[in-house]
Amino acid sequence: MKRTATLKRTTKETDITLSLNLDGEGRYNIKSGIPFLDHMLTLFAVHGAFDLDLQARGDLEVDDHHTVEDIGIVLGQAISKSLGDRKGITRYGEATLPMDEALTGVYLDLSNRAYLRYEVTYPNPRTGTFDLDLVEEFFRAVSQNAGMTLHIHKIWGKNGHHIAEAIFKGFARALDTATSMGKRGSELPSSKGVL
Ligand SMILES: [Mn+2]
Repeated sequence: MKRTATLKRTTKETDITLSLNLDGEGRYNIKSGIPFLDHMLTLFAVHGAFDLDLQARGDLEVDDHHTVEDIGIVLGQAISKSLGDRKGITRYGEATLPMDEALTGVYLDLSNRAYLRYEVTYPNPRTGTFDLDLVEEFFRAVSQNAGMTLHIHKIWGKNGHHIAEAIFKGFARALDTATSMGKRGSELPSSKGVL
């Protein structure tokens, strides 16, 4: 069974088409309109070995906020949809990830419950023209729409680009583990019998 999803979401602020393959090879075609976000989502695809196709048009004349948040919404929905009934998945994943001086920890549970704890500070509010506050907005949208408990911590870091990069790579690695098919056949990894 293919674990893929293709979604289209159109509002007055953004127009997004996204295809995700959880069992991909790290192939990507990403055009968000925001070069820094393209860079981060490329890292996500490559380091998670996901295939990701994203075409987005947003109201960037306002700022990047709506576009970043709405891409997070659609990516979260695509993760949830491609997981189907979540039977047999490993469920948990984590990654401690260095990027030069930056070190971050990402821990997640595909619990079908949304929760974000984001403990990250940046020495500067921007990298280039990108507002680093939007990284939190992105992951809040992902966690809410994927049904994912998500903890993101900065352990150390001085460079905003490196910190964000370590987070996106760590998220990819953790999600790759959590979505992988575990050793439990088609069982649901829950003592409650429901996720
Ligand atoms: Mn980089």
